[in-house]
Amino acid sequence: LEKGYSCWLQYNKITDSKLIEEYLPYCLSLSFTEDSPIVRSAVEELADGVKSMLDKEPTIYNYFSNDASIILGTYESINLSDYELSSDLFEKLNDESYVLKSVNKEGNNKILLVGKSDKGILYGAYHLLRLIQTRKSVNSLDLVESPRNQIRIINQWDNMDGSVERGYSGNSIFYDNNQFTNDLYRIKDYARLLASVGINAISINNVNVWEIETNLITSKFLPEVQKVADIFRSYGIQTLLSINYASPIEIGNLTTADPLDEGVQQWWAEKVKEIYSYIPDFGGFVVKADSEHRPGPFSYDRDHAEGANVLAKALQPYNGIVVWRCFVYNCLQDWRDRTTDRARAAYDNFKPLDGKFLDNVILQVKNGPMDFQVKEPVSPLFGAMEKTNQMMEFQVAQEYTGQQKDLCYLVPQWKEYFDFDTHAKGEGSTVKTIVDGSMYNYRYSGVAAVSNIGNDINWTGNTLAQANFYGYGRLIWDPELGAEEIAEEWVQSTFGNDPLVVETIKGMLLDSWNIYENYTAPLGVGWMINPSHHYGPNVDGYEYDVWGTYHFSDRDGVGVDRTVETGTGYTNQYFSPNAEIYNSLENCPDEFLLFYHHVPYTHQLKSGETVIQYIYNTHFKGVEQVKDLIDRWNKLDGKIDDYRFNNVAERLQLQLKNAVEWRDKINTYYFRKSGISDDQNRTIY
Ligand code: GCW
Repeated sequence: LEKGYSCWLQYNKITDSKLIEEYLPYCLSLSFTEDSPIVRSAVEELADGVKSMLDKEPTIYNYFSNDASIILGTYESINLSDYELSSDLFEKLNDESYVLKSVNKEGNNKILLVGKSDKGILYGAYHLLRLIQTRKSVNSLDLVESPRNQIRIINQWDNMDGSVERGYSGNSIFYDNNQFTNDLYRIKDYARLLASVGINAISINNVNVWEIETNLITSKFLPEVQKVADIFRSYGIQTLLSINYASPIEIGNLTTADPLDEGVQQWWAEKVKEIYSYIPDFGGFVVKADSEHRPGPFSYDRDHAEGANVLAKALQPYNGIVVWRCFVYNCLQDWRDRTTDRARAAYDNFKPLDGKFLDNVILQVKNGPMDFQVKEPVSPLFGAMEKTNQMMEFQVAQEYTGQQKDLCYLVPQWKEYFDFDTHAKGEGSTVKTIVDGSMYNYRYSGVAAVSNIGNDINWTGNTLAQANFYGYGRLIWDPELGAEEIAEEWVQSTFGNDPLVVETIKGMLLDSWNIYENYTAPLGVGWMINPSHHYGPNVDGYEYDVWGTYHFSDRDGVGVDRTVETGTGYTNQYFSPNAEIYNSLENCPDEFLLFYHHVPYTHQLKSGETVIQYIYNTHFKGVEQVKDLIDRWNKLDGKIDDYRFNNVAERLQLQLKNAVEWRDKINTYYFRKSGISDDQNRTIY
């Protein structure tokens, strides 16, 4: 069971004597020149990792010792010139940066781990351990590392009753029965996992803030929040809370939550002061307002900027931030109303407010305009708000991508979003240069994601879903890393270095997104899932509902017309030439065809295939591909511990069942609608 629990921090014993010979001399002893809780975390992790991998407990000096084989400290606490390093280098680096350097002098092997601050030291420690776990040479290390994104946050959607909204891995590790859990060890292990991939902030409760959770910012729970924040702080992670916009009414006994009301402003200022008295480095608030029935400034005829700024002003003196979510749309739409388009909503709501937010507000925008579908275009808000801090939101939890039963490695998808060229400032205006803050010089910027962990022993339900958690952290630290590179690191650290194991699992991960797409909703149209729980096919499940998620299939064709001339005009929210490309039936990439256009079933894709035949082909293929995943996994029987082998094997069986259901429901539905048969006469019901 342990093995699932440790995720990629396995630190398995090295048995190859050649490797031991290389690594051991560097790991005999460790000296740290500066002390802090974060440095202690780094030292503890290094000592544990070394002991476990090399069977040798390193000697630890809590002072500078030139005899030590690992020397670790901040750049100010180490005599850099002794190691041919200059402090100029560090002046240019940010607080979370570090240098890893091997020094081989007079037969003496050493590794120098120098952080700009103690956070850099911690990240460097995990880097060094990763190098050993993935069997990289440490003989000539000369690395300078800095995270590319400033805020690297994970959002828990945990409720205090212990449930997790869209959680597929058991219950919350934070709460149970409307209390905090006492398992601080598990929270510490979560902090280790997060820090090991560079996550530096966490919001610990669901963005839907219900009655009990509204009290998290009161003296009833703040002492508990403080305990959790203390743990995260020693791993370089700042704690944030999601708040209820109606708090002044719910817990403050005021009659209004109007952001322009002086009493409300005063109330928030005092509330924030109280929070900081418990948690001096509190990160700030995450806010879902006027979204899916949550309260917000609209009730008082105020806009989102006015709504956010009252909180921002209260947080300003303490360097706290407001993370304001842009997931705002009409969730009570009449399906007959063809003028409203949910895809347009975020842009329509927020674009006019550019420049009106205080500079400690950051807008959190979902990667796509709808809601984490297997395939949807990038949100047109990226690039559109020059004067407003922005951060992208991913969903590591696989709400719409198989719910951690089906395998779906999402790093390739996230990379596509990062690499997308918005053309906001001409060619090369990629999303990653917007969210890292460099394009518009945002004061705050970064990436957020919905967590996929729970209290299942292996954290993520499906053990292979750990790869998404790992990959999220690694990719936002360095968006230039490849999806394959990340997958390989993860497999090696998690399952060891047997080439068959590494190649097999890596291949399965890399193929999985496309496989999932093959058997589910085609060509970017999305949804077609069972309402509410969102697993499994139900083509018309949302078609006549209020949520704005339609595919408009009829006897002639399928897809949503979002063009300027005959549709909703959504395509116009993009910069040129993307706007024209998406708007044109001819030039629109097939992968998004049905997102932008309503086409006849006989419409020809670029490959020459018709849409209807494409639907049949991909759905038959998807199921075969899942069978193939099962065969590939079975080859690893005996090479992986039983717990993890069986866990994945069971999930793959569930995936096969799901894929078959999708294939048959989609194919049958479209055969019945179109009356066009499969050109290979395969079974359609
Ligand atoms: O994806 C949808 C989910 C909701 C979620 C909402 C959001 C937290 O179905 O469960 O609520 O998005 O992002 O706010």
